Amino acid sequence: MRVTVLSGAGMSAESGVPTFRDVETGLWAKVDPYEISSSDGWRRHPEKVWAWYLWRHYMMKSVAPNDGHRAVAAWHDGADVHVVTQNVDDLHERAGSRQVYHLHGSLFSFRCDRCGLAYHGALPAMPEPVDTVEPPMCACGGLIRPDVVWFGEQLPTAAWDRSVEAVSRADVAIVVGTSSIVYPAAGLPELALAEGIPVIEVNPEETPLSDRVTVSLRETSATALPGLLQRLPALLG
Ligand code: BV8
Ligand code: ZN
Repeated sequence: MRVTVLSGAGMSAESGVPTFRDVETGLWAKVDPYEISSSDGWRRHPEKVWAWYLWRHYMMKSVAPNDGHRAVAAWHDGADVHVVTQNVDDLHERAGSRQVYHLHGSLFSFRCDRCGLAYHGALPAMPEPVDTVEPPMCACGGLIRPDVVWFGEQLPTAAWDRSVEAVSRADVAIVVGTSSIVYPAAGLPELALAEGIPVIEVNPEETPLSDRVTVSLRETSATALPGLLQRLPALLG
């Protein structure tokens, strides 16, 4: 059986990683989302954007995968599992998932914003979040940026193509921990539904997708995912 997981920030919430839109703890609560996660925000305040991503990069060293990540990784034992994630963390991989496609890039790779050269240089330590850090400069005079996809930027073609294929050929799609408002990622569950593929949503809150999916479970990822495959026959009838 082919299972395609479509995960968002809620997947990492129970690892202690703040989500984007949960206002009291969300990453956006402290910053203007457009300013900090868009290419013109980068052009205007690279030192603010760089500090935010550096902090998120370092924060990943102090968190670990949760039962939800581990459940998805364990599904490899009986199913052909593909993970399409909007997350830029590496928790799916650290839990053991293999076929993981990052639609919005990664906190763990960096490049020059002018010549595109990959940057492998040292990163300044950041024990506590600070408001501004000057990004390193490339030999060509460009600034080093995180390899993430900002608003208004194209998604990586390979990740997108693999994700569309993983959704189109799935027997079931499991959408977990996403507010389903950021496109084109949010279009993937719609693609599955249009092709008659059952879609299960796992989210403690309602989302714009909730009344369109086959089943919407008001549960958290770490509680719902461990037993979910066994529940599929009953859930899908
Ligand atoms: C593109 C960077 C086209 C990485 C992010 C106007 C101007 C410009 C663009 C647009 C525009 N209008 C529309 C667009 C398109 C835009 C878009 O969709 N905007 C939205 C806001 C309407 N999309 C884009 O710009 C994309 N690019 O379209 O390019 C193009 C075409 C041609 C030429 C050039 C370009 C790029 C989109 C990517 C943006 N990058 N981040 C980073 O910093 O991480 S977006 C940001 O939101 C993150 O990447 C995140 O992945 C994404 C989605 O958020 P979620 O993962 O859903 O997280 P959220 O907090 O929202 O929700 C968490 C959910 O979990 C909640 O539902 C909560 O209930 C639940 N939850 C909480 N706890 C748990 C839980 N669930 C389970 N268990 C729990 N324990
Ligand atoms: Zn350069």
